[in-house]
Amino acid sequence: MTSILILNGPNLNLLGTRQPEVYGTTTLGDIEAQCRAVAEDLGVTLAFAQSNAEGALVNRIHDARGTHHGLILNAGAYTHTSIALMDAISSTEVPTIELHLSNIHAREDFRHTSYIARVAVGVICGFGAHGYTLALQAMARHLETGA
Ligand code: CA2
Repeated sequence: MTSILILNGPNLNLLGTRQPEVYGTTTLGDIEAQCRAVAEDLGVTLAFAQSNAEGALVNRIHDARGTHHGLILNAGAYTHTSIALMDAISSTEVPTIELHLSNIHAREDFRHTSYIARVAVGVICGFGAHGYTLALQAMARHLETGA
């Protein structure tokens, strides 16, 4: 069965507890539950993880090779800084969707740069928590049809 990993980076464990005006009131646990329901409908296996540590995220991406068919990555602030995450995605060759809750292009200039976008099949941002299930549907379709 098709397996998709949703990986979350630094501070996303705080979702729903602080800065609701920027990131909403939905917790990461709520998002995981929504994604599990959609994954079941799509008939795909879902793994869902979060880490605040760049190296741990790199290791999860390495481990995705041969385990997961697709990766959905909200790398948080590492999006804008991490060549290590970019290289990890390139090396695993697992199709990756870059995901953000907020529209990073409507925010501060430093959020307009993404190292992940260079190696992603596509980017979803600005739709809040709903972006996670959008990304799951997009990845399932991409893996099935190549679109
Ligand atoms: O919009 C997104 O999903 C981001 O990846 C979120 C990152 C930010 O650095 C990126 O530029 C865009 C920040 C995640 C911080 O999450 C928090 C959640 C609640 C309270 C505080 C931080």
